[in-house]
Amino acid sequence: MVDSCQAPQGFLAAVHDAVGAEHCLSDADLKASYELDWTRRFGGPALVVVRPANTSEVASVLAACSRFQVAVVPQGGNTGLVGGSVPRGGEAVLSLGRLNRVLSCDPDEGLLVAEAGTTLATAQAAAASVHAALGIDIAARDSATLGGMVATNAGGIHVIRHGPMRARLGGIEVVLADGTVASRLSGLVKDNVGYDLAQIMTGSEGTLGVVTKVVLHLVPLLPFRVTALIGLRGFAHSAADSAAGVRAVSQVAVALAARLRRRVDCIDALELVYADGMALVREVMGLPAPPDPGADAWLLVEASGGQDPSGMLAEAIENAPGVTEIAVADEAGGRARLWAYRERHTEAIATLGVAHKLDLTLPMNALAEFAGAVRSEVSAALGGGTDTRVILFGHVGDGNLHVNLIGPEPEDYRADDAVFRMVIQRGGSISAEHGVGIAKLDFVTAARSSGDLTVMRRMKSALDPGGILNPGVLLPPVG
Ligand code: 2HG
Ligand code: ZN
Repeated sequence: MVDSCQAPQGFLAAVHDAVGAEHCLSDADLKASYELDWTRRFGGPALVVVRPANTSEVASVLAACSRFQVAVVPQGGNTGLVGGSVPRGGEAVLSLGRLNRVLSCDPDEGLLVAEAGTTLATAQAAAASVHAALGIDIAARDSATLGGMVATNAGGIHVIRHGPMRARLGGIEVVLADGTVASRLSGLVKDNVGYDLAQIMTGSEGTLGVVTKVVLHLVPLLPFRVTALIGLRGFAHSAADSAAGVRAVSQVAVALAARLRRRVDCIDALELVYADGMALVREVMGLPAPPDPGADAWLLVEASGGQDPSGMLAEAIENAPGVTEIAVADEAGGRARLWAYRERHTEAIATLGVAHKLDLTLPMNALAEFAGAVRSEVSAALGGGTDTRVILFGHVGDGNLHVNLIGPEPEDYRADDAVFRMVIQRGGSISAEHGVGIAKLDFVTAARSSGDLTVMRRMKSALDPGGILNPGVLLPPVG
């Protein structure tokens, strides 16, 4: 396997032939934005960045990579947070950015078909133009691409209603390591002829094939949508930054989320932010005071329906324990203003430095205790007395917390490992929606059974016998 920045003789000529010399970037300045991921924690020099325009060019590039044994890293919008879509050093980057067309969007069939490099926002706009929606949404919608979202099985804010990317998929086209094109694009809801290509590729993080087209199921664009931001307090005079305070308010949030899901049948999103994250977002983004500015945490709930869900929502929130003040919005501008407190966390945290982004699921009955305990575990892992900041937020409706650590050096994994151990001890998952990449490799063996891992490894060697597709990502080295 070629792993330095020295291309084997003939390789660059082959990829030039495949995509045209102007779409093979070798100049350091031109390659730079493809070599570092969004977190700035992961990245390395690329041998070359290749930008094919269509499926057959992707196939020619992969055939060349196979022939010359050049490792290849597929890349969509480069919004990944775990180092899975940037080179480690010496790989060719295969950018899907030019495969960016919505090919069809048919509300009668209930399907959208698009090329893999189409951004989520572009696909959402196409769906909206026929009064439909995709049932999936993430904060990085303007840059994240559909192919990358399949490769990571992206989740986001609507998972509690419509499931993650794998639940939205109706079909796929994928190019295998040797350049074979495999496609199953019919979008049939019932089609039980054998293995499901789309599901095999979902969550494979570019290790089994390169996604080139995606079929997504549409859902109705419902006419009424209401968002509420709810101030929460754990108990009288609790400080949100004490372990007991965080635990108490997390318990309140988990209970309220469950209550809302029981009583309101059209909830799209249930998101949680805490006082420290709220203060940071307000300061960095210059946002006005939220309801109950002194709250310990806020639950953001969104519901949509064929009829106005406001009344049902208000009734469900009324007299719920721990609720202080509420702001409600039912038109786009007002809803966006409420969402900003939650969605701008990632950008605000990035201003503090290179964050360690740990994306976890906890069983609901363990979430509050975990949230209370995580800071002291991090501090202990780092030898105590550090000035590491630990900011929590996330999709509380499905138990997904984003733990952001700011302070440890990028290559210092002591705190990450301690948090992953806490998650595994509590029966959670070390990757809720961002994938494994290279960030979580050491914990894959603890997170999957040995039989599971055997299946994964055998699939990998069957579909990519030369090991050229995203080597080093997702599957830990054997032994
Ligand atoms: C979100 O939910 C994303 O906004 C990013 O998954 C999470 O920045 C993060 O840690
Ligand atoms: Zn998220």
